[in-house]
Amino acid sequence: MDTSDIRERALGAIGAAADAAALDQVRVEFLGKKGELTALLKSLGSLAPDERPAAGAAINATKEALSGAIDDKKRAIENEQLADELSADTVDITLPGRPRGVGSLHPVTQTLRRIEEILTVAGYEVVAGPEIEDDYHNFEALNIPAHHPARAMHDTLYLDNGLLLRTHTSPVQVRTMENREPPIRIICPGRVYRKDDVDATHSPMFHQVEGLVIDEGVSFADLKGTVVDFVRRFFEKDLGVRFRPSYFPFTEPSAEVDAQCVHCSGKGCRVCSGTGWLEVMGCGMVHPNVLAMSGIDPERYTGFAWGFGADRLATLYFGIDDMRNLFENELRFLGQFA
Ligand code: 2NL
Repeated sequence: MDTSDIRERALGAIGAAADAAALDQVRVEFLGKKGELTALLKSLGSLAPDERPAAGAAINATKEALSGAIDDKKRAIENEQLADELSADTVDITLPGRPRGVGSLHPVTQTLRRIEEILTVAGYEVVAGPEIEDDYHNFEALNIPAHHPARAMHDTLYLDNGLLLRTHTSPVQVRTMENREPPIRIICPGRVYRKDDVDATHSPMFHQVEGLVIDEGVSFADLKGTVVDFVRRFFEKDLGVRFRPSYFPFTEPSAEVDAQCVHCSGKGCRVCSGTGWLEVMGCGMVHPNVLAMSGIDPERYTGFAWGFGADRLATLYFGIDDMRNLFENELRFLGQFA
């Protein structure tokens, strides 16, 4: 019996099998129950008894050889598949990475921190208070009675329960005067709210910083020195500063403070509308009525106070021409001030 023909064809088919399924097909064809080699084994009985052992041995040797070849081929196919998968999943570690933004402080936050740094070094303490206030602390205690025309200056946002969103941080200072004895040297930074329409210089929410100093013998000269020193430190320039008489119900006398334009140093430009000056804050000597209402003796103590918009100072410092840029949270804009 000649098994060499079967062996040749089977080895050829095993070599040609491209994948596991094709290989299994070949195995069934030759070694399966109805396979060629199995059929040959079954036909052994038709041989003469003395030929059977040699023929049986030849068939079994072929079977062994083909099984071995199939196992080898199976491993080869698996290895090839693994190699394909590995090369498909390869990460090119020489490619540059994708950069991640690290984020930065908002320009108003940076400005508030600089303001607090300058003034705490000068001896002020930072005090915070509620954004929802009552009429007394936002208006009455500041010498602004009901129907006083100054209430029209503050377009107030009222809540249903009769409370309101503070229109300035002055109520924080009122509460401090109520609860402490002079000397008082505080700054009150925080959000304030007004029923304003949004434009390049207005926002219904903005950040105010107010300062208050109360002690024996405090004068307008102390106020002037404090304000001039602050303006120059804040703008990091030796700018001229001037005081114009003004009016606030809570201070007497009152003044508006102008600084020479940070942009043109006083020559006149687009930022200062050609005047060379920028309005930076309001201030004055605390009205005796305001001291008395909060339990401080105006015969013994005097004080000064000032207030400004931190957002406005931020726009001037950074050269931002439209305050809306500060509140729209466009990261490509804000990232310029990292
Ligand atoms: C402005 C002007 C100012 C004050 C705020 C104040 C507070 C107390 C008593 C007296 Cl408790 N005065 N604050 C004084 C003068 C001006 O702010 O233009 N702010 C944006």
